[in-house]
Amino acid sequence: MKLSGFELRRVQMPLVTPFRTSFGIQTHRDIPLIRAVGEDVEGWGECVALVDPVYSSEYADGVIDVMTKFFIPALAAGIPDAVSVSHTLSPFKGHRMAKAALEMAVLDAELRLAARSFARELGSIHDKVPCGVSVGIMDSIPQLLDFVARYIDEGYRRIKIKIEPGWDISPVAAIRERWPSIPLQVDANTAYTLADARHLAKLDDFDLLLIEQPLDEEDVLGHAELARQLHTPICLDESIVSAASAAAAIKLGATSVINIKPGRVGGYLEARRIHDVAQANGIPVWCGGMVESGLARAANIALASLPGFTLPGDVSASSRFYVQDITGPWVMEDGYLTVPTGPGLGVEPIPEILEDLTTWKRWVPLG
Ligand code: OSB
Ligand code: MG
Repeated sequence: MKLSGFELRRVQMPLVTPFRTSFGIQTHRDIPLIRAVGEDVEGWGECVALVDPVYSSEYADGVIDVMTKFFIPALAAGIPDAVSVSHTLSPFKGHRMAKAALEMAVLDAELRLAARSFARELGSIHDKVPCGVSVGIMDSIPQLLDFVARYIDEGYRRIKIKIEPGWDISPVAAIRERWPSIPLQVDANTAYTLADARHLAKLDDFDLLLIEQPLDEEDVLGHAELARQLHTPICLDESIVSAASAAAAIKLGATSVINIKPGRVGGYLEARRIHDVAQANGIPVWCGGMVESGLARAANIALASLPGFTLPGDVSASSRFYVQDITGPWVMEDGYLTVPTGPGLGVEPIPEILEDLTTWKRWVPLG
């Protein structure tokens, strides 16, 4: 594929409500976007790194730096297709979110040229996907129940709440009391240690779908030990960074469900490999979220329509997070989002909204 360069930019998107997790409170998203530019085509990539390195080691300024200093110069040798991106960048360690965003931009360009959708490319089998919603840590239980009630009214088919020590058993008990059968799961974002096993076992009373990433990202063996002490299934998020690490975690018994986030694992192509590894091992997967804009949301919806995605993902309507989405809103119907079928992502930014939200922009030529 002939590309002349990449336009890097940052967009600042205010959130409709602050999103609190065990690693902090977000009031807006500051998202690095990449536009791959060719003679007769362009493609969009979105980087899921946060501003601070608190979910993973990557962070937005670092993403721009590593792309500009190392990744784009390396790609200047030629980009035959999207598959070649991760191969060309493989000498560089880590920085999977940055690599994923570049691959996404090139893949979007390639698919637009071929008039093929992300869904078709990845192996989609559904034309719509059920929506789950991730609910942040709240100031009080009544406030939590208000938010959950609103999301259930809107049609969300699965609730996930963020937990941390001091905000775990009682919020779960309160939701279960009011909604005895709503599909419910919790996400700890590494906030516990193995010493909390007996405390976490109290969650076994509430028929949860899973508990997500209770322990440190490097503590895969700890998760395997914890799995032996809980009935609630353990689902890894942060710990799974590749198909190889997924295979290892499955073999160790550290995870019986996997949250797949394309950014965390280096891109949509590796995400599909994890899906395949999980499926071969009988492990259900679901599509995680990083409070994406409508661009990566489109690609996540496509990914979530693969056969192994048998649980609702953190795939929500734009309105869950944003008043104004850069692509125009993804709107939920009866608890589902429709899988985009247009070329590439099937959506693109609305120019005026994009310019409005852009805080920084830079053209990086290839060669
Ligand atoms: O662990 O799933 C997570 C957001 C930022 C960082 C980590 C996580 C999340 C979410 C967002 O839970 C869910 C969504 O995008 O819908
Ligand atoms: Mg998570």
